[in-house]
Amino acid sequence: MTPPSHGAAAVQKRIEKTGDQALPRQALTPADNQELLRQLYLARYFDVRLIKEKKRGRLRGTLYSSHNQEAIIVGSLFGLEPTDWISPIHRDMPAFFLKDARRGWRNPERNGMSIEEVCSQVWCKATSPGRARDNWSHIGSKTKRIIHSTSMLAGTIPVACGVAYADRLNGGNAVVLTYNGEGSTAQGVFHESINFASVHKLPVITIVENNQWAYGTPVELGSPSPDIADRAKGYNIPGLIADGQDVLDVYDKVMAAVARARAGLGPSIVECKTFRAYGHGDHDDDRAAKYRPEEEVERGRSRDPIAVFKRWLVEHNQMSADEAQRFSPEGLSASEVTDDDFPPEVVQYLKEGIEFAIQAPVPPAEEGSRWVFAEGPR
Ligand SMILES: Cc1ncc(C[n+]2csc(CCOP(=O)(O)OP(=O)(O)O)c2C)c(N)n1
Ligand SMILES: [Mg+2]
Repeated sequence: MTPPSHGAAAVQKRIEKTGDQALPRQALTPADNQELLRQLYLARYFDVRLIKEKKRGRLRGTLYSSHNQEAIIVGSLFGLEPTDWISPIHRDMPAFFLKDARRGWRNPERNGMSIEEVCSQVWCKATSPGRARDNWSHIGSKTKRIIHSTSMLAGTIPVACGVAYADRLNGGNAVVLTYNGEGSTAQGVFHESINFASVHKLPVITIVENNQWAYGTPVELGSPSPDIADRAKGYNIPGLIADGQDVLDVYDKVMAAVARARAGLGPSIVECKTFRAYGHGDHDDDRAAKYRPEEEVERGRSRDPIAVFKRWLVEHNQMSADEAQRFSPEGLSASEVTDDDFPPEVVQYLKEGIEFAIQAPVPPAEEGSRWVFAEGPR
């Protein structure tokens, strides 16, 4: 028997392309597509701007880059209802402010975090949801329907099952989207919770961002099968593979899973093939450059999601070739791009979030034990 191949060419071959017929993307208007592109720019700008802020000495703490994986975040969130739940992890920081962003980035009614809240979190300020206990993704909001990640890999999927079950008992019709790296799929709880979700037909969608690396461990040392989506067969549920560099393919596959979940037919796994552009976190950048072959990294970064989507827009007459050239951060690292590579409204939105965070106070030291010990009368 030939062993399954984890190689890039084989992976590319397995990304199922269904053609343009009867796909969820057909319901998207040209204005929706422009918004998708704006959100891709915004996710990328968030990433590069934080790296620049840290280099300038205005920011401390580890950064976990979502560079090159933005299409997964944007494409999976775009079709959700405001009442749907998500659980982002370290690789998905832009998801906190992109949730429900289609209803207006500055709309106070939307069920997503504001850029001010997210920047406050990164700068560890009193105005952050976590009130300075963490500078990254350990945040949630019951009202905005964002599940606080458990931090243990795959450990949020059982929580998502509980949220989905409770919503059903309360007469709701929400779906719950959990984000996981391929590294988390080797955890026992990955199996237990998806098994439970399938038995009880829970509307839980497990997104697997297969970026080929879990810290310094390559995917072939974490999974015997190159396609994590294959596991779905064992749970009798769909296992879809999306091209994680193609925002519309992610949108189509996630919306197929959402439609099924909403109809009461239960969970799905959506594996998005992608590549981690840099180190696990910025503390790992130099090491990652040594443990990953240069050609692999070059190939993995060669299909920038912004470039892939722009090409589609031009081919489908929704953007002129000149317009496509106007803002071009694709393929460039944080030190290579400037603000001129991004639409001004994207730069302005983030600038406001960052300035707000920098001006905001730190919480008083006495607050340190808050949420640790029981408070008030028992
Ligand atoms: C059970 C568990 N083991 C180890 C860790 C430490 N850890 C955090 S992220 C990470 C790598 C995750 O890789 P992957 O799931 O592929 O996600 P990626 O970082 O590539 O997006 C590790 C080992 C953890 N959080 N939980
Ligand atoms: Mg990974």
